[in-house]
Amino acid sequence: MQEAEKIWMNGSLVDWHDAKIHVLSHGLHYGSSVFEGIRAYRRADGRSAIFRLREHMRRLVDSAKIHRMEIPHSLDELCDGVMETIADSGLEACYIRPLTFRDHGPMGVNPLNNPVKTIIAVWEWGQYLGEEALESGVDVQVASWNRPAPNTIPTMAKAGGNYIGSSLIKMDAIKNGFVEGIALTTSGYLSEGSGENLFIIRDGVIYTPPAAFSILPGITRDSIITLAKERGYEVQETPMPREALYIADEVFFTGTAAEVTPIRSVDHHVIGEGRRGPITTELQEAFFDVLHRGTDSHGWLRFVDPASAAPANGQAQGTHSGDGASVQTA
Ligand code: PPE
Repeated sequence: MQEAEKIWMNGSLVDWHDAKIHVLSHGLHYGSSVFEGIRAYRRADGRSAIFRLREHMRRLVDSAKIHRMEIPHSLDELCDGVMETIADSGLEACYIRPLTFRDHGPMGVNPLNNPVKTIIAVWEWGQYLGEEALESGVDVQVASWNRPAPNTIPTMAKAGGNYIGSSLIKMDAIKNGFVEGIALTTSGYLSEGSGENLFIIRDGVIYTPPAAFSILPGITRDSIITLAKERGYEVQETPMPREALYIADEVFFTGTAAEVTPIRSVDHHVIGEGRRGPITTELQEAFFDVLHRGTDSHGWLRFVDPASAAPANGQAQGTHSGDGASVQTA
């Protein structure tokens, strides 16, 4: 993993190795953190662009709100922090990890008096589910661990503590020789992977579990629904039983890290022809076209200008004009 030299910490860039916290931090003991995962791509024309930056940072703010954390930075400041961190890193394509957490303060479960801190780190991250995954598809299992029940741990918040469950799903899958697990709700309906949303295709119709089915409502999921509808596909957000997987024509995952990853088998049932299906291929191409070549008709891209790297005082230069806008330096 190629690391950047600096990490944004509470408003300014610090050396990667100095970005440390105390072992008594609330977030470490009680999982009280919220985070995001975002990707920046190097496009065919050589420019770098961040995919749906503002939507991701808005979800960070929403996740924090659900957990009663007050982030002492505005949404614009957080977006600027990402721009500054990437520009400083010199990376053309990277994974971006903003994290807000409850720091060291009074001990005990009550988090209300612990300071809330935010960091933004970037690094190079390759294909999440293996080298060949995007093309050949992955073998997965239905997980023995469920997603959290409604009104237990809120799944609309992307909180650190939620991922203790995701890790169980992932470890179980790996120990059983699979790449990933698909978890069910506590009622036994399809939900999502440990870090991806789930799509099923049958007879040309695209299905995905609804937001109320213990999923994280993914930004890639939303993008794929948009791209599919634009191409004339019917998309249904609908509850589905486990066995809908086994008789599907195509199944795929979406996520920032996983992008659009075809699933070629579930619990050793071969899906369709056992390789990436035609609609998955079409949607994957449409998605990568937006990232690498497209005209950005949805306003999903924010272009990174290396010249917008922050000067030594940590203040970002340049101006930007909101959603999907490119950065113009003065
Ligand atoms: N569900 C879960 C549980 C989840 O963690 C993710 C993202 C998604 C769905 C897809 O959401 P979106 O990225 O907005 O399309 N998982 C992140 C974590 C990866 C990691 O291992 O860390 C990601 O893809 O960045």
